[in-house]
Amino acid sequence: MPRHARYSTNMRKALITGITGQDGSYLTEHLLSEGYEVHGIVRRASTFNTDRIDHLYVDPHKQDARLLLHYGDLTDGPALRHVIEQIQPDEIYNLAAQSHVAVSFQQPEYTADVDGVGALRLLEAIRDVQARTGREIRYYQAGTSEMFGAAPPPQSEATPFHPRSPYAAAKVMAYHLVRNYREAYGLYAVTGILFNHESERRGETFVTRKITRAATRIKEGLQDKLYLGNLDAVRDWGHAEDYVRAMHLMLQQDEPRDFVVATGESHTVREFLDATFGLLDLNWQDHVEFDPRYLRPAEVEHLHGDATKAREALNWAPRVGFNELVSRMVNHDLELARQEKTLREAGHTMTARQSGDI
Ligand code: NAP
Ligand code: G4F
Repeated sequence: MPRHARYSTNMRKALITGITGQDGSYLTEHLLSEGYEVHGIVRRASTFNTDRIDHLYVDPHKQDARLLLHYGDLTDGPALRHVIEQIQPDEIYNLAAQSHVAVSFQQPEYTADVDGVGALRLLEAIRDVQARTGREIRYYQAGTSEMFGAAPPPQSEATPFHPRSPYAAAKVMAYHLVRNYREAYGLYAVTGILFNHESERRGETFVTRKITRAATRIKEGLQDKLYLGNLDAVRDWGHAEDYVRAMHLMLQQDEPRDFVVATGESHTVREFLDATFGLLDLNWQDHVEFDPRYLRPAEVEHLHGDATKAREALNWAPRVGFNELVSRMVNHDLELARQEKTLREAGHTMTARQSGDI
């Protein structure tokens, strides 16, 4: 029997860090649909930060609640350890991160602490709890195509890393720690090297959502201009729903291995503008202006993934292509813009924040 063969249990337990983020919400839906009990780590904030998972939440006093939340933070090792001890999950998905590349230049030390050392805190806790209980805890690390940075496309598992931001450097650190804990201690720990994935739930300061939010608000007469930086950057954009299926598959293999997850189709930011404004019968050249504030000290020019290994070993393939991704985001944001317009016309003073100020 392979070293990491799974034993069958009734209800598997997963712990997700970053459950309130884009991927956390889709992964929670996926794992609940697979019959898991899902635990999530949430940061304490002065306002509610669980919008993306509110539709999944069931009063924990009810017998059938399978989504349970715990306070914690990737910078707080003892709290993470306590939650892992308490839950004793079968699988941990570490999705928590300061995930914005441009912000990582403004907060490099914090980004390194959360995105790099945060992974180490989890690995150390897993090592201890697993040694004491004798029960395997499988670990998924949210790696990123940003780790390839300046390496020429197409990028695969064999491509050397050349990080171009504090964010990417911190993720490379986490990648090497995962590999080291796998080799040194035999942990079932893997990194998914995921290329950009977007959705209707994407944070509004990432370029795709910034564009779909602005274009739909322009269509409804709620704003006129959209300020952007480098339009020549090339990205391999997929839909987050597809990518969380790959995360789960990576933890179901007989042996722990790292995988690139990508669509294999790339577009420039300019092409994303064409597709979005085109769906709305608008001309983006009439509305988009350049703002150097959105340029980065070092840019990643061209990401284009080769996910052959994931297609062959995980039998994974994306279901949502570029055009469907854009139209889903546009339709969703058009509805939001229409709601906002209706509220405005009814005299409500509440105005949506101009999206995308980073
Ligand atoms: P996201 O929407 O920005 O979500 C990040 C999550 O991390 C949020 O739940 C956030 O909590 C949480 N978080 C941030 N700092 C934390 C801290 N100090 N302690 C605990 N939780 C913290 O990111 P995403 O797009 O879902 O991405 C998920 C993961 O995949 C990230 O690690 C990201 O770096 C990586 N990744 C993303 C992509 C992509 O294209 N989306 C591609 C490759 C890799 P709040 O809600 O409270 O802010
Ligand atoms: O949407 P972005 O901010 O995503 P970026 O930097 O590629 O990072 C995302 O994908 C990574 C995977 O490769 C993740 F690891 C990471 O967590 C995050 O999810 O920017 C995409 C491109 C960049 O080249 C940027 O310079 O769009 C360019 N861009 C042009 N104007 C802009 C803007 N990006 C943002 N955020 N805002 C702009 O105004």
